[in-house]
Amino acid sequence: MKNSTLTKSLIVFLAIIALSACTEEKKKRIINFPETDLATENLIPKPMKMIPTNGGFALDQFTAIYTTKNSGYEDVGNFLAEKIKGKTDLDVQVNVAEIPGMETVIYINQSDSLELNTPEAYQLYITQDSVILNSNTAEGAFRGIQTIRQLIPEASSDSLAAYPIWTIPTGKIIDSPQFEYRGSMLDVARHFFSVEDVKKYIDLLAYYKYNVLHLHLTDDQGWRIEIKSWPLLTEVGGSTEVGGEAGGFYTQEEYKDIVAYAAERHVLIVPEVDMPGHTNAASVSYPILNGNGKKPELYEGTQVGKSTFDTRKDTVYAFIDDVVREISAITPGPYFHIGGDESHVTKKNDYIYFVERVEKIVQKHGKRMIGWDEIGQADIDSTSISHFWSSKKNALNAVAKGMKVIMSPAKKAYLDMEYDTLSKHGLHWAAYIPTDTAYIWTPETYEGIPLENILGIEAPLWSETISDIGELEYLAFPRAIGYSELSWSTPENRDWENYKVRLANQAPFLDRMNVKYYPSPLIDWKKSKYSYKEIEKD
Ligand code: TNX
Repeated sequence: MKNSTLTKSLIVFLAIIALSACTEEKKKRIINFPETDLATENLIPKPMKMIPTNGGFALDQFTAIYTTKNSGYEDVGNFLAEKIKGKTDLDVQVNVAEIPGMETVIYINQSDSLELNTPEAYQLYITQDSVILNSNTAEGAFRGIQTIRQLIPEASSDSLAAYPIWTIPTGKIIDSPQFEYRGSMLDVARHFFSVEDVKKYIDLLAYYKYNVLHLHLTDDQGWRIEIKSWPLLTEVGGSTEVGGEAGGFYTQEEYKDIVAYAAERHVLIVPEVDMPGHTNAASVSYPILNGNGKKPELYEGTQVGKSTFDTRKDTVYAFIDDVVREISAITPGPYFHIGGDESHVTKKNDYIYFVERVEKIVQKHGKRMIGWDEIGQADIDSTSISHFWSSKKNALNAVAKGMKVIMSPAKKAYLDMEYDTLSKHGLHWAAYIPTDTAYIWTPETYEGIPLENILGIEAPLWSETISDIGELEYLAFPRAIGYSELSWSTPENRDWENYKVRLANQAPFLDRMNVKYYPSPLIDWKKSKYSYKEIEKD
């Protein structure tokens, strides 16, 4: 008995000696690190305030994460540990009992006393021994850990050492977003994208602190969400896509899976059912809905403005009630997008009558209506939201009603616009949008929409010209990275020359994530495996 107790004590003693030797060794290496500068790190979006202290925090196998003990914060801690593992292969423990020698700690704390009282605000205090992340909410903590992820270098400081260290620069970051709505839209109707593709897009958006993914679920070419009370929508309307391929749709279980995956990343899903135009797929499935006087047939082309619901038929509203009810029941977010764009074959009076009636249905199911800017012509509530894409007049009409506006001007924010005449994918009816044009504009003052009415910014990705994840990535990246900064940071904090360098340094992350971004020649990409010259050679 005695002997075994003695042996145990000896083992513990030796372990402590060994660990403290490691930490001594580590301290020596930290002291030898070159000076760091938090202010020149390649963070996107750029934080509001950074105060560098020019030291180094050592992330290594002796680092642990401790969080406030509630499930939201613990989830954030586990998410960070998983991402650290992916980048460095370190196994960082979360909320374990203290172990001697484990002396660098990342604390993720719920705190009510932040200088900034917005739900997504966070503060980071990084010293040699600890990283302290404070936020009011788990959502704020989640935004904060994206900053930590971006601060971890791609390679360890000393790859030859027995205990490699990833040095994080010390200092203080005070951060909070300018806009509460920072989104992208994915058109899964013109071409269908799998659950897996959507999840990858969500992962990339979350890394850049986006908080909304708007899914354009229905259009002339396809209906992509199961509606149990109207099963032909997906059976017939989901059966094709642009170009005549097989199409597809999400079952309600799959949609819930996307919603849950997004929620784990504090990203909200905004579902869109586009109507009364863009409804050919619905009308082919149930011709009773159709209002354009023609026999509907499956459509695989890319023209717009030919379809409409019959806005004067009660069955149409009974149908919409079912659709909004079923989708709202599996959408925890507050918004329901009714489309409402380009209803060129709906008479103006009918259009207005339709939007006003559908607004009531959306509200009945507990959601706030969003619609493309044309809805500003109708007499709708100040709680509804105008999605500005084309008409300044319509957007200002909405502002006059006290409505909020989401900024997606096609000339500046459309991810499906070609970069230039050499673009492999995309359209150019609104503009060519090279990487600098996408970044150098001021949503805060664009077209005279008052700043206090702007809910946020969204970058829509229409999919007429793209049919797989690689093509999606080509149009979305790098421009979507710029829109994250436009929606998070204030104008004083944005500068193309400075941004361009930070963007160049996203290449290792994008490559590691296997993102086939467009290697814009305007950017001096860091060690990018898709260099522009190589692409030109193909
Ligand atoms: C206009 S933007 C549309 C979409 C197209 C897009 C292509 C909007 C509200 N309607 O139906 O896909 O242009 O860029």
